[in-house]
Amino acid sequence: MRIDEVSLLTVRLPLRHSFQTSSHRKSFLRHVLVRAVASDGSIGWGEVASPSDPYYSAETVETALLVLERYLAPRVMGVEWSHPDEVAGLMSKVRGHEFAKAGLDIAAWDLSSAAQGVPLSRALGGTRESVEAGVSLGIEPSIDDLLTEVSRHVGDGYGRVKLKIMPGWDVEAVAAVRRAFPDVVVHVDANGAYPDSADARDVMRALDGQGLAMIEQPFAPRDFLASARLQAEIDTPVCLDESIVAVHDIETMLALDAGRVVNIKVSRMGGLSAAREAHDRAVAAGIPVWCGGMHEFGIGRAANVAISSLPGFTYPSDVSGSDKYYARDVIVPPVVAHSGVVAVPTASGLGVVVDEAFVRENLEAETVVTA
Ligand code: OSB
Ligand code: MG
Repeated sequence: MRIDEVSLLTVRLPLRHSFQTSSHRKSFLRHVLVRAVASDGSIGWGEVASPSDPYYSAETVETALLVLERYLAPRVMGVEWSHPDEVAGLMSKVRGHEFAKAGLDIAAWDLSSAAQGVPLSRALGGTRESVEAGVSLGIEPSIDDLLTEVSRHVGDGYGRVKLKIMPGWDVEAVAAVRRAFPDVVVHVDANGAYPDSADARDVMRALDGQGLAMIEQPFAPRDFLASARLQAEIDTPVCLDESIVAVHDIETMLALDAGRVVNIKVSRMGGLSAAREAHDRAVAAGIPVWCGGMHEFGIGRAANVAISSLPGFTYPSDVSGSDKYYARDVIVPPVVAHSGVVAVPTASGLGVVVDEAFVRENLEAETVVTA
C-alpha cells in the first residue's frame, strides 16, 4: 500500500458532562482526525486523541498537528509498505509524539485491514466478539454527585467503575462508593497526582483495605521507584498508565516490580502496532492488561475496541459507549454498550462509517498534506 495524501481535521465536540481529573477540568474536546488517502483511492481514518493541554503528557493538539504535518506524514507518504508495522517503523525516527503517531498508525491499520477484507480486530490477532467496558468517572463537586454518577452508570449496566482521585479526594470518596455499591468492581486512578511522601503512602495503605481492583498511576510518570516501593507495601495491584510509553517501560516495570497491571493506551503508546507489542510482552510475563481511553471520538474508540479483543485484555477496558461522553459521535452508528458489553465490529477495517458531514459541521481547521 502507499499513502499519497493526509488530511488533518481538527474537530471540536462538546462533552455531555464536564470531566475533571487531578490535573484539569474540561467541557469540550478537540481531536485531530487523520484521513489518509491511499494510491488506489481507498481512505483510512485515524484519530489523535491528545488533550488540548500538556497536562496528561507533553503533547497538545497543536504539537500533534505540527509534527504530523512537518515530520510524520512526509516520512510515510509516497512509501510502499505491506504491513502497518512498517508505517510505525517509518515514524520511529521521530522521538516521542506518540499521540500524533497513533493517528497515522490507526489510519494505516484501517487501510490495510480493509484492503484484506478483514475486521481490524482480526488483523490485530483479536479473538473476542465482544469486549467488557468500564466507565471512568471524574472528580465531582461532592460525594453525593459522585454517588449519583456511579448509580447512573451502574444502572446503565456497567459493572466496573474507575474513580479519579487526587490528594483531598480519595479515601472518603472511595469508601462512600464501596459502601453504596459493594458488588461493583472499583479501581482508582490518580494520574500521578501524589508526591512520594509518607502522607501519600498512608492514603495508599488506607485504599489498600478497600478491595479495589487496582490503584492506577499513583506517582509521577517517571517515578518507577516510588511505585515499586508502594507495590512492596500493599496487596492491591498497582497499575501503570502514564509511565508506560514504550515496551521498554514494561521491562522496567517488571524488573522493579513497580506494578502488576498495565493500562495499554493506543494513543499513549504511539498506535496499534506498539499497543499489540505491549500486549504480547505483558502476556508473556503473566501481567494482565486492559485498554485505557482518552475520551476518544468514534474512530479512536473503534480502535480501542479492536485492540481490546486480544486475549490478554482480561480486565474491562475504558471503551464505554459513545453516549457516555458525546450526544452525537463522528461515526454512525456510535459505539454502544449493552449491559457494559461492546460488540466488536465485524465489517472490514475499523468497521465504522465516518459521518463526514457531521465532521465538517464541527471542524475547527483542516490541513492537507500531499507528497
Ligand atoms: O488516565 O485514563 C486516564 C482521560 C483523559 C486523560 C487521562 C485518562 C482519561 C480517562 C478516560 O480516564 C477514560 C475514557 O476514555 O473513557
Ligand atoms: Mg489513567
